[in-house]
Amino acid sequence: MLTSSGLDRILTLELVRVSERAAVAAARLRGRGDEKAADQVAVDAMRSELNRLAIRGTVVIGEGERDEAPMLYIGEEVGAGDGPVVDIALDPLEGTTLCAKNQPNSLAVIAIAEKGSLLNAPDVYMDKIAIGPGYPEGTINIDLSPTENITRLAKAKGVEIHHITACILDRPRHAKLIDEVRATGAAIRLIGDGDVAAIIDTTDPEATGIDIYLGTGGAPEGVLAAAALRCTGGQMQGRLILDTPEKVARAAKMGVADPKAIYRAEDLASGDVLFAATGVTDGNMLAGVKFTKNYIETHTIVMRSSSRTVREIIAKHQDPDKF
Ligand code: VTB
Repeated sequence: MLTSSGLDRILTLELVRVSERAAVAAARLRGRGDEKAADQVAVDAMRSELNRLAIRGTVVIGEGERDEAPMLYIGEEVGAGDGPVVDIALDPLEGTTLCAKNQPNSLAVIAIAEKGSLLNAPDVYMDKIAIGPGYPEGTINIDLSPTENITRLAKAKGVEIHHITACILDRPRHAKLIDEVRATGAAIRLIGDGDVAAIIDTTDPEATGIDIYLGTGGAPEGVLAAAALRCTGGQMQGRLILDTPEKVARAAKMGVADPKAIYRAEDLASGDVLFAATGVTDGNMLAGVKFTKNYIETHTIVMRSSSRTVREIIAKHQDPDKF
């Protein structure tokens, strides 16, 4: 360990290779209309690179339960078997449909955290709300209406409501939410998939044009997005949607005692967290993988919660055979 507390700083840079490799593998299958194949190659690539890292890791947010995911399943032990004991949240291809259709914002994502510091979220929906850094604590509150949250955000930002853009997943379940947000005068960016990227986008509204994320998406993706926000600053709240006794029981088995609990980013991902994402397709923040005649170029964001350093790494891989 190089630091007196928390995770080894070197790991931050090592993590880049893991998301880079998954992104390159998936990018080879961009636009082929085959979600499964793109996901599978990303999983294989991420797993083999992860197993070279000097960690003793356990996947807590992964591809699914052991019986439904042959690799990177929840509970799988990964890493080279020496080094710190850590928990891992990953999504080798976040936005499989975006990749299959060659649309913006698919990513390879991984977060590493001190053992026990990530919410072991079941694969259910989570109601989410997120904004970037620089606003007073409590500017958003998941118990308030979308109208109130948007009004408070506009006030905190010092702009008219029509200068606020909300990002929402384009789903029938969001019809009411979309109507209400439009009625406030705010603009909406509707996305087909990829709410991890959407939440990260709120951290830099000047670059991405997105001020706030609202709506329900996957709970595992919520933990990944929270890990990123812990590193960049910003506020997020999430609540699991446990609308059947079966889901309540499944969540309880994973350690969720209060099915109605509201989790802040700090609760979803506490302790020291490292986060890396590499663009697969071009996105608002990250460029997608580029295949040129002589090299493969990747664009990765990598960050660490304890120092809040955010690095962007553009890598030229001159040895394509490695991928
Ligand atoms: C989100 C998003 C994912 O699923 O969590 C979303 O991050 C929500 O689920 O990229 P539904 O598709 O069931 O609405 C994805 O869009 C796909 O995994």
